Amino acid sequence: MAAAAGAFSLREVLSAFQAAVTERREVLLGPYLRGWRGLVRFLNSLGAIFSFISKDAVAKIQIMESYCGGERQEEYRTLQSMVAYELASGLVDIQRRSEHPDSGCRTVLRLHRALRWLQLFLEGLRTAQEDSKTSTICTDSYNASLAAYHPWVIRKAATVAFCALPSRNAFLEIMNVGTPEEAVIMLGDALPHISSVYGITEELYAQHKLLNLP
Ligand code: 1PW
Repeated sequence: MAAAAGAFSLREVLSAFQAAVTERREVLLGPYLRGWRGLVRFLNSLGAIFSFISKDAVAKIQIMESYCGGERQEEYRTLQSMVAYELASGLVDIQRRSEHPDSGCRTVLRLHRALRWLQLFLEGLRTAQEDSKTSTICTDSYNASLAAYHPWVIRKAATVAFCALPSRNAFLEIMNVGTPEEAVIMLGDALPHISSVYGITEELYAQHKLLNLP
């Protein structure tokens, strides 16, 4: 069943991530940020309690959108061109945040780590038993990924927010992809594309030793 016109569907988010990877395995920032914008809408639809989570994502998306629409937008067409440009121009703080606190490289790194969480969470949701607790799946995937980069107070607030998540079936319905069964099939088709974006980014950042940017 198609989502009603104008209604949010997680399918569009996932297809943006699909569109983000080119044949040459480059990651296009336009579709990548479009995917993130959709994710934020999705997070907001989960209730106000998730707004502290989406707020930081929005701030980071905005930083990246201003680069992508700015004077040097050609350099920010792909993740690969951004990394090459920022490194060659000395625009990345490597040791500690100082002159370039909001480089594209460090900003995308935060989104990239969060994408891993999303990937694990949706995979957990897809493969879980019907009666599994969404909050447990979400907490487990968070602890296995993004939590390592967060101070105690954020970890605590995040874990409290997760308790407000709806049941697995309700969650699959919020995705607006059809029945829970159809949503599970969509996830199975779409998750490899998120994995691919994640994997290419991870490789690129590892190659340039950017995985621990302050
Ligand atoms: C239901 C599953 C959805 C997954 C969506 C992922 C959204 C991720 C946003 C997490 C934000 C938590 C609060 C903010 C923490 C920031 O300090 C942190 N940002 C992130 C994205 O981890 C680090 O950014 P900073 O402080 O180094 O600029």
